[in-house]
Amino acid sequence: MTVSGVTGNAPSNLSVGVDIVHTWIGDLVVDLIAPDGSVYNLHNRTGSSADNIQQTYTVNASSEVANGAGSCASRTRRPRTPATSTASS
Ligand SMILES: [Ca+2]
Repeated sequence: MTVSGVTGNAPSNLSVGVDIVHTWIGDLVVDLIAPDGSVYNLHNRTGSSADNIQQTYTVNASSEVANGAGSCASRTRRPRTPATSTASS
């Protein structure tokens, strides 16, 4: 995701929507990555056998500049069943 035209820092209550289809969310680690590479963990292998992460997280991003390209990364302990994800802010 890329944000431009905004001065100052990102909000302290940045909303991050996560929509991941996966059949065992206990496998998953989901991080929000700031333009400078800072990592904000959203989900860390909780939920065990539950399906899918469809949730909005609130992140205190006030130490990050608002402009720039961030990203959302998810990974799994079992690469043979890769997760698909989309993220928006
Ligand atoms: Ca940072």
